[in-house]
Amino acid sequence: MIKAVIFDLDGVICFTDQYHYKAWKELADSIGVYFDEEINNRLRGVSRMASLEIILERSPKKYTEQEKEELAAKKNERYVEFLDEMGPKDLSGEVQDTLHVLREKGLKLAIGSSSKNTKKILEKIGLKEFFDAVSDGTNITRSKPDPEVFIKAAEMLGVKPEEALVVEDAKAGIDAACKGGFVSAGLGEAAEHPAVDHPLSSFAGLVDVLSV
Ligand code: B16
Ligand code: MG
Repeated sequence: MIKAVIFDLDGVICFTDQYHYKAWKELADSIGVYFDEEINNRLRGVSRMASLEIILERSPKKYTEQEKEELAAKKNERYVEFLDEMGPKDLSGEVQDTLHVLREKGLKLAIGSSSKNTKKILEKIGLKEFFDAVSDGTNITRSKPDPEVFIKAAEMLGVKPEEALVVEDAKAGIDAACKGGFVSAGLGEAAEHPAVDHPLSSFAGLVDVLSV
């Protein structure tokens, strides 16, 4: 029986994925490395440094660890500038209404995000105090496709993995949910993952998944 829902943040609760793309694109252009939306899809759910490594696959230049740290910091500075423009307007009515329906059903609700900017984003969209637990890039050592972020969220909620539904937009996130023994629901490209339990065509579709 499902007792809890663990939501990915970027691409599920809000659309910060467009800001990740813009910030990485600016960085890639500045160092003369080809980058497009298809490559960007491989960055969904993976950590900042792992994302940079994927971008640098196309770079003829080899960067030192310190240079990589500097590039990642530069991207994050730009990303945070985009986040600063966010507000409650960036939480859709559909997501807001669905979250409240699930809460009224008595489900525990948590965030499981690879992002170290999670708390800032939740504050911007007015959900800082909403979730029962927040597991994010600040409390894990391994990012998706490792299940650590979801396992920590389940521990915080006091539920077993098989009692929690993970909602993801990233293939790496569905891989993580499967490895951790969670039930999964996928939006966007994650809905096409061969192992996803519940492919969704909309966020509101979660209500039907959790009504059975
Ligand atoms: P940050 P999620 C992930 O968030 C993003 O999808 C991924 O593109 C990003 O690299 C990662 O967070 C780390 O984000 O640079 O803010 O720490 O999808 O797991 O909510
Ligand atoms: Mg995501």
